[in-house]
Order: sequence, then structure tokens, then C-alpha cells
Amino acid sequence: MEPIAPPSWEQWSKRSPGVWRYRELLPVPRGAVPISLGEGATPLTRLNRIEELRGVSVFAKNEGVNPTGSFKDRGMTVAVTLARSIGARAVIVASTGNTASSAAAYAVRAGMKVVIVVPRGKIALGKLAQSILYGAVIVEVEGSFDKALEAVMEATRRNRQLYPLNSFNPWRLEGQKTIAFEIVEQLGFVPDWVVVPVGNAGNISAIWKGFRELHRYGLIDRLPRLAGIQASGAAPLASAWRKGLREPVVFEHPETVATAIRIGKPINWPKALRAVEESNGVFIDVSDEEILSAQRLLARREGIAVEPASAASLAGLLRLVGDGFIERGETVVIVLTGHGLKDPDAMMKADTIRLIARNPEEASRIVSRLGAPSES
Ligand code: AN7
Repeated sequence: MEPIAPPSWEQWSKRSPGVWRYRELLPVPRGAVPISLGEGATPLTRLNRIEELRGVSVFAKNEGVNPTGSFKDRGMTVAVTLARSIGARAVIVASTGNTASSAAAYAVRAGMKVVIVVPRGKIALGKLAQSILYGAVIVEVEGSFDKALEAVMEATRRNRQLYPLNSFNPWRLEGQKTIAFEIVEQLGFVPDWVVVPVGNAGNISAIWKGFRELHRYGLIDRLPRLAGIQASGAAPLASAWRKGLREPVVFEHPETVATAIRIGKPINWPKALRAVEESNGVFIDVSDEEILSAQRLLARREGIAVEPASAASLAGLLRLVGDGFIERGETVVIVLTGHGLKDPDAMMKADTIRLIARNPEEASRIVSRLGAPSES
């Protein structure tokens, strides 16, 4: 079936912002009522205090301000709406954390039961806490996300009542492609580069699909280049790219501080590889130190708190700028996928000054001695 041609930018701009503004380009049956928490319509913020960016014009797409704190809500609103419209009563999802808390919230909204399967001890505290609060049934498995995904695939084969919400479910990616639509609307043009952290490789594929659709409908006349950023300890696609291979180098025991992208066998690799190739882009990986340092840089120079996986975007950009791969005068959008509050342990790793006072007098003495902060 041919999709309905979308309205013009001008017609779109009259609707309320967010994922459902683009409903003609979403695969939802006529008459289905969206299961929504007000996702999308996230800020696109110019970064102007990070001098290491050397004249490259950088905007951050801050997906952390979504209803559950990550970009996953864009896909979840569409997938859960579809699940509801076909009468699903229970959903299941394997996750490194964000997909789990998003699925939990939207399932509640749809009146469905939700089971999440997560790697034991390797999901950030905020994500676990959210899932507990939303009332999800939580199954923790030893090992990596990849083991959790195997479990979910097997479970859905055995029990057809469980509707799977992992990103092999194409409706998730349909919702996530709206990141591309918003970037173009907010910027008013197509950036030279879009930089995206890569775990299961769904989001980068979705964003590329979004740009391709706008191009196909004549709403934009060029396409951006895509940079996919992985953590060095979980870099199946970046390793393949470096070696010129056309399939991922599987990481049996992925390890990184960026637990959201601690994935060794990305399920969407064929789509992601094609997206990066078609866009004349690149995959690279960055170390945990680069990730944590980029996380502090964003917080301390720009006032934006993100979780480590999202800081990988900035770490990757800094590397690409440093190597001269991205040049002065180019415009770049980095996708900041998840909120800093998701991972309190990572935030606590940052260096700080904490002075302890035993009583108010001592506190006031310490404070008055600090004086005015020096210019830095
Ligand atoms: C903050 O929640 O895979 O490449 O199970 O939470 O589309 O997988 C999370 C992924 C980037 C990578 N940033 O996106 C999950 C999960 C954050 C994330 C990614 C994730 P994909």
C-alpha cells in the first residue's frame, strides 16, 4: 500500500508538536487512538561554549526530556498504539534499561501487562527504579543484553500472547524516525552531519529512514552524513568498519560504563550498515574515559546532563573534529539520547568539591572564605 503523501511543512507547523504531528508518515490504522504521554518535541540547543569544537556549528537534540527520559518514548508510543489496536494484552521487552522503562510506562497507559528482561547488575539505577515504580515484572539474566534478547525471542515463540517490543519490531523505528523530521523543522535546513550513539543500531537506522522519507517526498533536497558512535568495549560495528568488513565483529562479553549501549551483537546491524554507507558516513568507537569526560563537558560548559551512552555522541564528535574528519563551518547535530538522571552512579564519578561542616557557624565560615569564583 502506498503511504499517503504528507502535508507541507507549513501545514505540519500548525499542529501541536511531537511525534503524532507526523501521523501521515506513521503506520497507524485509521481511527486508532494514540497511546501517548506527550513524547517528542524535544529541544534542539546550540552548543556554544565548548571551544574544542573549533568553529564547527553544533546543535544538541536533547532526547532526555522525553516523558520517561529517553528517545525510546518516540518508538514506544507508536509500537504500543499498534499493539493495543491488535488487541495485545501483555508486552515483553529485553533491554539495557531505557527501552524497559519506556515500555513499562506506555504499557501502563494502554492498560497492558509488561515484562522486562534485563542484564543483572548492568542496568543504571534510574532505569531500574522507574521500571519498579511503573509496576513492570522484572526478569534479570546473567550476562549481557544479548542474552536477555535471546530469552525474549524464545519466550515470544513459546507464548504468542506476549507482544514483543524490541527494535526488531519495526513500529519502534517508525516512531524514532521523527527525530529526523524534528531536526529539519527546528534547524530549518539539513545539517551536514548527524552523530548518533549506537547500541542495537535501531536509532541510527530509524533516523536515516526519516531523512530518506523527507527526501522522497521532496521536503528536503539533500541528505546528511551519519556518524555512528560505539563504546570501545562494545564496538561490533565500529570494529567491522575499521577492518572493512560487511558484518559486525561480535563482542561476546561487551563492557562499558555506557551500559545503555553495552551490546555485543546489534540486531539492526544490516540496516545501520546500509544507512552509514549510503550517507557516506562513518562508525567509530570511543573509550570510557572519553565518554565520561564528554559527559562532564556537556554538563559543565553547556548545562546539559546526559547519561554516558549519550555523551558518546559528543566524545565521537570531538574525535571526528580532532581528526579533521568534520571541518570548521560544517553544521552538526548530536543526538543526546538519554537524561543524566538515568544513571546517578555515573554522575557521581565526576570530580567535585564537597566541604563538610559540623554546624551552621562552621558552614558560614567555610562559605564566606570561598569568596567569588575565579574566572576560568
Ligand atoms: C541512552 O534500552 O538498547 O542503537 O534496551 O538507551 O537504537 O540501540 C538502549 C539503547 C543510545 C542506542 N542511547 O540506541 C535499550 C537499548 C541510549 C540508549 C542507545 C540506547 P540503539
